[in-house]
Amino acid sequence: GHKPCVLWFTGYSGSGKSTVAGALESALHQQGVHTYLLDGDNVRHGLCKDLGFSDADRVENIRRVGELSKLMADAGLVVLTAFISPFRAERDMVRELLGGGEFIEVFLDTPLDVCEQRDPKGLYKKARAGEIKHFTGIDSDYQVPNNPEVRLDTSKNSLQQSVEQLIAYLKTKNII
Ligand code: GGZ
Repeated sequence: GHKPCVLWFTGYSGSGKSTVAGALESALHQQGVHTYLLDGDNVRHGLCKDLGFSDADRVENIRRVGELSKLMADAGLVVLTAFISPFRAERDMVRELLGGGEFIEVFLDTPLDVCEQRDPKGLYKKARAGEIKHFTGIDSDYQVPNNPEVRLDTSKNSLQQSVEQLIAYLKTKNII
């Protein structure tokens, strides 16, 4: 069995949130854990399709994802979320909403210059050229978590190491 929780991945675009969350989800499936991964692909095209990337819209995006992950955790799932979630206040709001132990903040502490070098979708390049406004790390703020439950640096550790670190954390907390 397992306990429901929300693994809240936060970090820059290109920091590895979706990749690590996806690999962790596969590892959890192999152990029979029921999960759901929320990310831009399944949220920003539907529930949040009215929202862009202004500060106010990001705040609302995170508020909705927070409420949704609470419902999914209530349904018994291990929820993984992969959003930049740049502001401390909204991450802390979700932490309060979920209550003690259920909210696990996973900070992808990959340096910005590494994320920019990866640039898998060419978005940093466009942001530098002024073609995309309010891009996180370029002309929009990212507030580093003060006390994340888990910190990962994908420029120093392999994908497998990151997944093992998370699995070990979940085991120590008796979640899986
Ligand atoms: C940041 C942007 C922007 C701007 C489009 N700033 O690497 P990606 O492409 O796949 O992930 C980024 C994603 C960020 O959406 P989130 O919902 O995670 O953001 S937030 O939590 O701040 O609400 C990036 C793409 O959308 N993207 N424009 N201006 N990322």
